[in-house]
Amino acid sequence: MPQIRHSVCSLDCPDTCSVLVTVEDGRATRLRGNPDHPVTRGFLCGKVAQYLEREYHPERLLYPLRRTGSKGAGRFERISWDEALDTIAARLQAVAREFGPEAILPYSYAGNMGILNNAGMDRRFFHRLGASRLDRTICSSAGGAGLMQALGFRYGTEPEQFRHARLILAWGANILGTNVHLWPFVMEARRNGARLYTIDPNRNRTGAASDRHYFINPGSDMALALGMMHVIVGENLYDAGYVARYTDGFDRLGERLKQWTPARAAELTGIAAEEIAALAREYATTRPAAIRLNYGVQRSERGATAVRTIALLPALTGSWKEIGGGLQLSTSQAHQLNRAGLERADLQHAALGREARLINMSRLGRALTETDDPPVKAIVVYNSNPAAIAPDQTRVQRGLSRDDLFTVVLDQFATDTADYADILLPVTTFLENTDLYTAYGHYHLQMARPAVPAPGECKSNVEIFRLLAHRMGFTDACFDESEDDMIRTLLAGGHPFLEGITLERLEREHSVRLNVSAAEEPYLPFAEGGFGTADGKCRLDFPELDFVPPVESRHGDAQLRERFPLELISPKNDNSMNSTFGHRDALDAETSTLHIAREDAAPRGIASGDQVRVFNDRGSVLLRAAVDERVRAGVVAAPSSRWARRAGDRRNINAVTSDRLTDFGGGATFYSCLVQVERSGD
Ligand SMILES: Nc1nc2c(c(=O)[nH]1)N[C@H]1C(S)=C(S)[C@@H](COP(=O)(O)OP(=O)(O)OC[C@H]3O[C@@H](n4cnc5c(=O)[nH]c(N)nc54)[C@H](O)[C@@H]3O)O[C@H]1N2
Ligand SMILES: Nc1nc2c(c(=O)[nH]1)N[C@H]1C(S)=C(S)[C@@H](COP(=O)(O)OP(=O)(O)OC[C@H]3O[C@@H](n4cnc5c(=O)[nH]c(N)nc54)[C@H](O)[C@@H]3O)O[C@H]1N2
Ligand code: SF4
Ligand SMILES: [Mo]
Repeated sequence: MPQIRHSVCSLDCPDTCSVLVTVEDGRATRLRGNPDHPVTRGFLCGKVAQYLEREYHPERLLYPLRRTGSKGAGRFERISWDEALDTIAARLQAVAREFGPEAILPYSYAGNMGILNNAGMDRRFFHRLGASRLDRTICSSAGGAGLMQALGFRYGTEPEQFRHARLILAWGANILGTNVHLWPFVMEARRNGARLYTIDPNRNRTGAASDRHYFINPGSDMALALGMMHVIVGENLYDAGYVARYTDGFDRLGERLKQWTPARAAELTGIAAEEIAALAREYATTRPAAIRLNYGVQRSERGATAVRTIALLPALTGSWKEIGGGLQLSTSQAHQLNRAGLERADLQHAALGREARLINMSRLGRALTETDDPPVKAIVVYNSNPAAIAPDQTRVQRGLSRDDLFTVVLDQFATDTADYADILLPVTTFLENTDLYTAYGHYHLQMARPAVPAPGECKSNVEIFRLLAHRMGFTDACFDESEDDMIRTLLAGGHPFLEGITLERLEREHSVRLNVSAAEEPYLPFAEGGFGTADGKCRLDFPELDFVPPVESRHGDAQLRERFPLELISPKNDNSMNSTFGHRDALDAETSTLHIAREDAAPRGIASGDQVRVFNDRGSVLLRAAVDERVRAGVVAAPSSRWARRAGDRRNINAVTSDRLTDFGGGATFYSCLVQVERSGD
């Protein structure tokens, strides 16, 4: 008899779906979205609907492996778990003895968003070891920092409330591609007469399905926000009551805005002045109006300030008061778990007597080739594939090729990074784990138990770091804890949003809405101010409130632009999850494409289907041209990210991206990247 088990999708996606797994004779035979979950609403995205292809794929890693070929060649032999763990423990101990424990670097991101497998036993292990800490900046740290400065919290409008909006701005947000469970709410709003506008340099599926698409020059969003504010304030379209009660700095903001005429914003953004003025009027006068801001905006040099500025708009118009108003970039911080108790940063003091040094993950290439005192001599990679996804790939590859670097990789597949591993360990998938799940696109906390057994000798991250801790002789009680112990710790923080949420209740109900508001009541986080600032007010004016174009942009470094005249963005591919599904042939083709406008293709003799070389001073990569209407002249777009190991040149788009960091927040600047493109061979 088939059984239905509950699981939760662990991929790095705002939707964190509740998944129903049909299991027959211990094998999963079908996945579907839970119809009873208020955000999942009975469907999964295309990539995860087919996840069983990945779960039972013949290339799934099933046993520990040791490298036999040269670094990068990807040749391995099978070894036992005992041998793997002994080797790792011995090598890490030797590095710590000779160079100090900070010569060891953990490298992980969100390949698995389950809290325990994302930041649980691993954190305890590396803290106890005294290893370098990793600054996890590759995705959202700039936007997170910008949002914190504007709102004081990393949360906002509830997705379920978008159905009440009359105007929705998808601002650097490919809803259909990367946040598809918001779409039904957008459609419901539209059935009731709402309009959807997209603001994006790339007219993707969401842009094509919207009522109006604004092509914006990459990295110029702050100028658009300032131009809109100029009109909103200048034409008295702001909410004077809300501004007076819940904000601060309005007069100084007004002064600054004087110079931000729509004409000036038009010059920088490429959106006509009349359109900026009309958009501002429509945004300020349509009630309610909701902004779905996503992370595309903050992957550029001024990304953090851009997010900070955009996030002021709903305070100016008082839109936070309205059901279906406000703004959502993230909801993550509302999941107020006791992470300190889980991660145990205090263990560092036992090891080092201080906090360990911090290494920015967005500059991995430099960390491996330039960092000294001590140099990085061992790296342990899990939940991430940096050889494919980190910027400045040439430098990353050079670093990972170092013979004196001991590299351990934990993954489900032999990825680009796995090719450089000395020891490669097979890990479980979310279908095989116990874990607790927050979300960055909704307010429901979920728990999952294994739906199917782990194949071969796969182990979870939690189990692997538990075993390693024992091998290293760490006797602290926290290394003996079970998954349930750790979940109980996480829930014990005492925050009112978590009141009454216990492991037993999660076990029973699978998904529980946080106590952000009374049950069935919409959550309006800033309806009455309550911003996370010292005085609870939203700060409308700040010193950095002035737009400086990114160095790598059309208004940036003129000399650089002369040699590399095209602005490259490499947004998410609709059917991918970063590099996670890189083994799929169709995705490999989609992520080796360069979208280019006719005006840029013609003078270069490029037609659709041609192989092109995309290059700058950092490197080059071969892609296939698609001459189409996705981007305007001056911009090229390459959906990311393929496995470099499948490419003839063994590179992907990150061969050209920059490891320059954002204005603040230490974020990666994947979308501030000047390149040249030429036809290449066939
Ligand atoms: N299908 C799919 N879903 C995913 C992922 C995936 O790889 N594929 N990845 C997951 C991850 S890791 C994340 S962080 C989220 C991210 O989700 P998003 O932030 O939505 O994804 P991005 O593609 O980075 O950026 C969104 C949009 O911003 C646009 N953009 C680029 N530069 C600019 C700019 O300067 N200004 C403006 N206004 N727009 C700009 C891009 O063209 C893109 O359409 O999605 C998650 N979901
Ligand atoms: N050019 C360009 N580069 C980008 C981006 C872009 O838009 N353009 N986006 C950036 C962003 S936003 C992000 S978030 C990063 C994402 O970069 P990564 O965090 O590296 O994400 P993935 O490429 O999805 O790789 C995740 C890996 O984790 C593995 N994994 C899954 N579950 C587990 C598990 O339980 N244990 C272990 N050990 N491994 C597991 C998967 O098999 C996969 O190989 O990429 C960044 N890179
Ligand atoms: S990737 Fe996102 S949309 Fe797809 S199943 Fe997972 S959580 Fe849902
Ligand atoms: Mo991300």
